[in-house]
Amino acid sequence: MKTGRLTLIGDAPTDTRSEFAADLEEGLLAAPKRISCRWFYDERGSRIFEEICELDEYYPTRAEAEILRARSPRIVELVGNDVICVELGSGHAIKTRLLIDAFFETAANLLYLSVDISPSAIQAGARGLLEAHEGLSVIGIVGEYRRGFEWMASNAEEKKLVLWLGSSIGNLDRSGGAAFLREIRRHMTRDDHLLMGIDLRKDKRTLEAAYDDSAGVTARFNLNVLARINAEFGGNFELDAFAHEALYEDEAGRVVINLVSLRDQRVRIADLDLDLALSEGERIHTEDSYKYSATEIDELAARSGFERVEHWTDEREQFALELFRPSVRA
Ligand code: AVI
Repeated sequence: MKTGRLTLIGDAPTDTRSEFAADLEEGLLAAPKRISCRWFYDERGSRIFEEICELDEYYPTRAEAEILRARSPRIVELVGNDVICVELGSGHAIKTRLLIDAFFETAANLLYLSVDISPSAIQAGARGLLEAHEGLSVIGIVGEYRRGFEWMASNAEEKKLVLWLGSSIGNLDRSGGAAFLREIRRHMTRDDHLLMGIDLRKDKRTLEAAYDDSAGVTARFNLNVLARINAEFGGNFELDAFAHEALYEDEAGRVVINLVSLRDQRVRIADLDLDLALSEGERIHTEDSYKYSATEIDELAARSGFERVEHWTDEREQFALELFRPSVRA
């Protein structure tokens, strides 16, 4: 691996530990109890998420890849081949490869900035990309999205294509999603573009199968957050005393994901000096995954200061890829 073209910039893990602790203290003492899905992604959680992306039932990854495969040349034509690609939450950058390959059809050089909380995912993704393209340089930023925004702010004069793939917006509620897009918008100039994947509303059966797969991978992903609390904060959650649950609420357009206590039980989290009582059937809410209609995507863009350049769906119309640019009025 040509490490010369990969620069890895680290984050301070202590920042996130204290945020995790504060979040647990607040969420586990609330009614109903909750743990933010932000904490799913330790090294093990990130690995299980990669497994989810390979599942037959979890269509979003394949649908988004299908669109990227078909449309990347058009995307490069629209944004130009002289941009810096900044990817928020890149993971192993498997789908990004489709776009980067298209850039190299006409460009000799490209800078790709990969922001992710998993250093091993950044390194694994960069390795494949660097081997494929001599002219590629990768900056890996290990940390939360805000680290990527800081980089964007200090490189405002560069023309950028911001990538926010995988329908990550779905894990924010609708106003949180619009607020986050406004935050991205704040760090962009009029010449920049945003390429965003959004999962579309669809039937309950498909959605519940995608979030409660038959091999139990998503259940493992959900339960892993309890294992993480045990390991990092001296908790004594018994993982087999909880069940994974994923229910689609059609009106709200979201899959609601919980951990359900299978019996009356007590849990102690020693490092936080937190004692919890859970009754049988009590839920800990861990994640929502919002789905969007075409109208909701239009509203989202308008609320957050973007206008659509073009958009595409996969053949089965399960998933949308949106190319936005900052609107003149914003
Ligand atoms: C990362 N995010 C967009 C995934 C989703 O589809 O909401 C997380 C996930 N949770 C369970 N399965 C996948």
